[in-house]
Amino acid sequence: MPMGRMTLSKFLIENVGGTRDGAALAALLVDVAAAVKAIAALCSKGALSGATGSLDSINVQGETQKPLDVLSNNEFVNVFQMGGLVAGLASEEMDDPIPIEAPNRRGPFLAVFDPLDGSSNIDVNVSVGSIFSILHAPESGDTVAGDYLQPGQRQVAAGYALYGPATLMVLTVGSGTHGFTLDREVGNFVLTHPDIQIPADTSEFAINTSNERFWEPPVTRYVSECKAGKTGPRERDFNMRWIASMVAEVHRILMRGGIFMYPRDTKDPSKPGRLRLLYEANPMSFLVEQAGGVSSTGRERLLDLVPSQIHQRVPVILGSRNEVERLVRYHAEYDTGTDKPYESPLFSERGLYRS
Ligand code: AFP
Repeated sequence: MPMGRMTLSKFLIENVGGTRDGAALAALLVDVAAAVKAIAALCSKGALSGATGSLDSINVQGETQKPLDVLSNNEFVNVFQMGGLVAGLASEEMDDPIPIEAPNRRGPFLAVFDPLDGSSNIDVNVSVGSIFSILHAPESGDTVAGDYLQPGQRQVAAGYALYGPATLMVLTVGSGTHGFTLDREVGNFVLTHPDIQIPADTSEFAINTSNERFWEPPVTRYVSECKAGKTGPRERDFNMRWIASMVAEVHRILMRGGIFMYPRDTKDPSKPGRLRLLYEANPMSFLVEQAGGVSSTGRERLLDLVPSQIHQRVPVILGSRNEVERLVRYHAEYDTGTDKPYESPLFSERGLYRS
């Protein structure tokens, strides 16, 4: 191994070994890495794994499950059930949390995860990921669903795996956000992106614009200004990305800045957003804040939200500080009736396209 390469295991021993339950947390994150390596191997086989396509089953989200969704979920469930480091686990793919029971040993944490995020991209070979969040378990070790409903600011650790051209793990234990790349030849995760910092400014926004007619006015105002570029109030051009895989979007933002928006919309009034709070928004918000970024619902800090149910959905706006804070300001101006919606000159009275 070349000199000076910091492996995930060594990094964890040096950074969490001395904290409360630190040794157990380090061991738990090594277990997560083992599940990630198994899932990475499955994803890299593509259609050869026989795990592409869709199943007949529907998960609690009302979404058609993919074989890789189920296989990835099984990988995480197995490492958590056998590892003796958690008292319970909750997953996007399972209706209810699972308590760890004898003969399996319990530990001081709760694991919450989306085993395979962006799975609609599997069959077209676009990057997918896994997302995890680690919380403290009750002292007694006996868990009920309510034990998982902790605000995101109480997370002990969080991270994601990105199954792309390279397999990466990006995680935080509350002291910065750090990226590790899987060296497939030796099977180690190597520290390649220490202390990631998100640029405060950006010219790149990510949103599914097919939902535009459902957005709230502050979001419409913000996106219209970005699209107006140099001709509009922002006086500079913007670029747009949408991968439909949150892990890939967040990773791009951690690497070069950006703003990701899956805002509240009126598409389905029963859903205040698409993304799930406990195992998508909270872990990603922890990572983003630890990298100097901002994560909001548009009206409040996302990590302050007190969850009311395991699979609760929330609006998510996260990324480069100055852009997220601008959009939060637009929400406040709208809510107080002081907003100034942007009108493209192309559609004004004397514009090119007269209404
Ligand atoms: P899937 O896991 O069902 O593909 O959903 C992925 C996701 O939760 C998140 O990763 C994406 O950012 C978002 O949904 C994409 O949503 P749209 O398909 O509505 O663009």
